Amino acid sequence: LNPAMEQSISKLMTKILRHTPAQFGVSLNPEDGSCPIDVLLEAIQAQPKWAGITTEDIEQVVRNSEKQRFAIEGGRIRARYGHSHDRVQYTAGHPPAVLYHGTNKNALPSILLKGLEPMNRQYVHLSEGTGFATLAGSRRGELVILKIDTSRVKEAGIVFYYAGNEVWLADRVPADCCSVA
Ligand code: HQG
Repeated sequence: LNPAMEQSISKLMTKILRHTPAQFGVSLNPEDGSCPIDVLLEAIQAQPKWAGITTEDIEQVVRNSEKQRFAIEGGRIRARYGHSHDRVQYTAGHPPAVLYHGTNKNALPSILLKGLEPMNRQYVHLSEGTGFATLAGSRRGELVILKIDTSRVKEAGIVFYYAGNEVWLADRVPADCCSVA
């Protein structure tokens, strides 16, 4: 697989594992959102363009994902974060005092008014470092990095979940817990 093919398969995998599994005849475990690698492989092979893809190709995409979007365990694969349709269960945890969220300048007024909302996903995505937040926020215009005061979020009764690789999730983040970094 060349990098362009990897990216294209990665996008297809996020579609299946985060958003519309049923559309591809895949059913995900309701708890962790996983399915057997073979099931994902068959769903991808069913796309005329990718009939020749192998398990090794999928493993390569997983290994080379700079954000570690996927996790493979015991013959099963799942998206680590980013789900829209099904609400995957995560273990609640205690994040560092400060987390970051990357967004864009146009969204800022609404965020400072209403706080961070999951929008089309199940959770708001936050990170321990600014690297991941920069990647996320640069996708839609002029980057703005927000600093999140996590103790204050917890005081509002909101729970944090750890998705691994420095990514934290929350149902929402009130506006008074966000400040421009
Ligand atoms: C914004 C990608 C107005 C929020 C990324 C974001 C990440 C508001 C957008 C991961 C708002 C939602 C998740 C409010 C939040 N008013 N705008 N009240 N509350 N927003 O894609 O965090 O490459 O659902 O700031 O890199 O950008 O796909 O969330 O701009 O890691 O693996 O609404 O997905 O990773 O956008 O991205 P998203 P996100 P992948």
